[in-house]
Amino acid sequence: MNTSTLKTAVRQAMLVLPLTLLFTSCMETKNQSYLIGDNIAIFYPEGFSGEDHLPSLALIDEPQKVDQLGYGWKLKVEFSVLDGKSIAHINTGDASLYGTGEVTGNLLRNNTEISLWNTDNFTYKLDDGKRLYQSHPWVLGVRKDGSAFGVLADNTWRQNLYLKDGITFTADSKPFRVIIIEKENTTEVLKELAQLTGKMEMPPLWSLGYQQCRWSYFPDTRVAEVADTFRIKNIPCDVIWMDIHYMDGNRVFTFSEKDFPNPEKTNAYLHQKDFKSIWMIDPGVKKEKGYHVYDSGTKNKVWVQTADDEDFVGRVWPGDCVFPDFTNEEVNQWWANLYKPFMATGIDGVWNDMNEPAVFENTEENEAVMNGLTDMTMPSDNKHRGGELLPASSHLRYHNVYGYLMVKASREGILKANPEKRPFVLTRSNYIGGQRYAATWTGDNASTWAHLKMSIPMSINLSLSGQPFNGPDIGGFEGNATPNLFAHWMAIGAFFPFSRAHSINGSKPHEPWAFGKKVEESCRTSINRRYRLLPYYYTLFQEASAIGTPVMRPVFMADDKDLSLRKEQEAFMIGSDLIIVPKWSKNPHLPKGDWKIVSIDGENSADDKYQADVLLRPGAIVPLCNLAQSTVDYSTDEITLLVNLDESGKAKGKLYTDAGEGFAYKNKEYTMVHYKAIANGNKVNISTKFEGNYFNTQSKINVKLYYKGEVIEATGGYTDTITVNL
Ligand code: MIG
Repeated sequence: MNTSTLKTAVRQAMLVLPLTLLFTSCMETKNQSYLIGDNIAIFYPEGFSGEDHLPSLALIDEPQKVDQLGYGWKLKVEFSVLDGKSIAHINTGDASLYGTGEVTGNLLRNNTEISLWNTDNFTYKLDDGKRLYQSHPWVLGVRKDGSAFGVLADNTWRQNLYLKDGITFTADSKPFRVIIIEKENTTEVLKELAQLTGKMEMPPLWSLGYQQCRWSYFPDTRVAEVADTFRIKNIPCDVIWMDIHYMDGNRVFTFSEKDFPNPEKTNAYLHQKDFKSIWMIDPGVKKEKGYHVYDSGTKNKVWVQTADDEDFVGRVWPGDCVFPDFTNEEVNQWWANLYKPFMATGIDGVWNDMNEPAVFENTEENEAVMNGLTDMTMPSDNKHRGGELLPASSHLRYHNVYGYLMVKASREGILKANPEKRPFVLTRSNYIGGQRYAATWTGDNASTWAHLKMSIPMSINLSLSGQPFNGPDIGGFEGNATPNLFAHWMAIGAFFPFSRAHSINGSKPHEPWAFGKKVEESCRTSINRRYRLLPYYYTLFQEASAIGTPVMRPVFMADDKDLSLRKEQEAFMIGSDLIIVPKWSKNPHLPKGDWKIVSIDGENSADDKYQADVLLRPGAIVPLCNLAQSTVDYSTDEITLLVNLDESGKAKGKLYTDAGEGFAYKNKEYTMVHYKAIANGNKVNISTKFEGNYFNTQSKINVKLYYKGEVIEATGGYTDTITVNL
């Protein structure tokens, strides 16, 4: 250590002193473990120090000891230190392992290895796709008997996650603590994960609609043209996205004079046509005197520092850039305030990209770079100043949460700008717990069959890692989708929680109508299905935001004990009531029982080249609304119930409604409708029960009962008990 780094270290130590004192109560010297909740245990290694890891960014509250670990506790953590790395190992026997966040490869994670180091990984090629844009040091395990557990390493530092012979976290950090959840099934583990790490806030209804993106739609007249075409062609759509070309020379919080001279007008036009608009904001701020964001940021000393205490400069889209240090509250306030005039142009949502953070060149000679791989981010010895909440520390510690902290600040800014509205932020980079602040997409995939297929296990594993609101670029980002691939992708992409088509700069047009009449027709059907299912989706999103259950699920969740389902990664579930079987899936493993193939919008998937089969669970009632071209016209006035009775002749379902926007729902301004079907002799009675204060009419209910190869229909008023004659 030379004098200058020594000085820095001393200064850093002085900075964190108050925090150290604050955390001495959490400091441990030897291994310790105890219960922090109902079947939730925490394990502290010898040498654990709060200074290196606290406060936790994964957990919403600092865990409190409630009891000793009982003798029967199954999973233990073995801690060790080797070659300066801290290791935590858990022997998980022959359990099936899932989760681990955003990952390539198979759904089942056994025998895989990933690196948790957020990376701008174009088409997932770098490092064989073993590190992507996000970090979730989390594993979900399911035993043969269906009982389940979750393992969370409460550690933001760079680490490796190896799932062979159990679970091994190997971190470039001081010893870190591990939390283990033990429950009777997968759902209970995921609910507990959400309890610990937080839930997605209720998103605006419009963000559940289909969305159209491209790098980039420009100028503004092209944006209007794309929007118009959706309406002319009667293809439902809720959002048009503005990628970086809208900016003035890629400077964030500016608009190109030439291409977007009047963003208010562009947004007003979109609104008038019932669209919302989402605009991109990157973290890199052009280093240029006279540019207001750079000037005010410099004045407020907001930039991440190098080891030598200079503003770190890295090249991104605008050229040389500096980067806000989101570990500091004042920086976050400064950042949040930038959104006020920006949102005032009528912007509805924000897209935070490049926040790994990505830089266009390697900035240090680390292990990855020496092995011929790239590591295009800031140097790991860059300095973050911290503040009242977080201690000052290196980029090595804060790299994986850079995106997380950025979207937290973005969300705050958007909420401050529009306090009556539910913020919508999409992020590329994130960390476990970041579902509290932003939805996500899976970055730069490719227009290939392999990536279409991989998008399913990827989105499922993200969903099993606490992030319910996610999806891939439909059609694939890199390259040109063939008409066939695009139609197949839309046929399943329309069912993902986040449903947006996107394509790279310079690719051929990738709108649903750009691939000829047949594909256009098929995409319309796919998207229509999404829109008719919105009551079901909205209800699932409400459940996700209330209790943390995922929207998209693996098929094995239909029957945790059926081992034949554990690897199924072509078919997937939406909620607990629907299974989507892609057209190209030949022999999917499906749960036992009389699941029925249903028609959502009059289509017959058996006669269709692209449409997935949609299977309805025995015992389920799924509500559909009438078709609308956007959620502006969303109405639950007339509801169609798809009903499939179970073996005992019963079925139930529910429908959540609220204003679709705003926060009145938090003051009970919502309605939950419960539907119940009971067979009695050769009649089936369907009754409705309302709960909540949000007044919304349901003047008509249509019942479609799938029964012995037939669809039996009946109608009634919304308070009637409707009788179907078998
Ligand atoms: O270096 O803004 O993943 O969705 O279109 C590329 C341009 C930067 C990467 C994102 C992609 C977006 C693109 N961005």
